[in-house]
Amino acid sequence: MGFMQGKKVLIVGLASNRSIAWGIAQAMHREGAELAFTYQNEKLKSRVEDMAAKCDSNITVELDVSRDEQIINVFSELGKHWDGLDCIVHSVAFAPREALDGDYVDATTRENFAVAHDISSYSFTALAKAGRDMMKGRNGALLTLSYLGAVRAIPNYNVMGVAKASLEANVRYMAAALGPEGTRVNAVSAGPIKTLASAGINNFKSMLSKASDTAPLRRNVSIEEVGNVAAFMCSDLASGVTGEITYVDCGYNIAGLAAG
Ligand code: NAD
Ligand code: 0WE
Repeated sequence: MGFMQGKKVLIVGLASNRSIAWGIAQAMHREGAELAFTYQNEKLKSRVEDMAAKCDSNITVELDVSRDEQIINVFSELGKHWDGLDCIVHSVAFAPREALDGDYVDATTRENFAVAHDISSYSFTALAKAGRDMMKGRNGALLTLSYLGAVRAIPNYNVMGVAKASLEANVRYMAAALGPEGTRVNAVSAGPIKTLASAGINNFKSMLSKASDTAPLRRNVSIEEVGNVAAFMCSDLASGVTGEITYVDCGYNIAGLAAG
């Protein structure tokens, strides 16, 4: 029997078969979870439906996390299929493209700062708020994805790093608020991976090779490896863990200097 047998899970942030959310969905499906998916817009609908089918799921709902009415709608749709919900996976981040290039102070505006924090951090709280009643008293778990730029100043990551710092604090405040009703809240901080969200980033390839040169395991992490840890964190095997940021980065964050 899989370690997520019988768990009902909502996955937000699937866009392609390179998405971290896809690594998570596959691991959870393998371990016996029942899955539902959201897609950001009409353009992604059929792709997400096809990937859902591969996980034996026919529950897909449109969700742009900047829209409160769509957030409410997701849980009323889920309520038509399920009588409760055990997990929400939040694998969403966005900052306007021009914010992720060059000098942080020059590139950051009131507007792109607000958008980055709304989509990449507040949306996690918003999902917890709307899903709260369905998750209450079931040993539920919320999981989000962070990046080292939350705690180190990483070139070009800029306002996304500030938004990830907010997201990590959000994990702690949400864990404190939801713990008394049995819901755990955690993050996985993944090493760099080539996905749609990293595809357009300047010099992403050279970042990947620098990361693998420095990481103790001398390679980059895969979506499958992130997926396995995410599934564990959402399962009852991690029942004593909440408010935690777990690094899945081949050890990069603990290294002091690239090996010679
Ligand atoms: P991805 O492009 O596959 O996923 C990002 C998702 O965010 C997409 O599904 C997109 O539809 C969704 N999204 C963006 N704006 C949205 C909105 N307004 N409403 C709803 N959905 C929206 O890329 P990914 O790399 O799998 O990113 C997933 C998460 O992993 C992000 O939080 C990212 O910061 C984090 N992460 C990525 C890396 C990496 O190197 N790829 C490393 C660490 C953490
Ligand atoms: O969180 C991310 C990327 C998130 C992201 C990506 C984009 C690209 C397209 C957010 N917003 C946008 N907006 C767009 O218009 N990562 C952890 C991947 C990533 O992005 C970087 C990185 C890494 C790693 C940007 C600069 C430096 C490193």
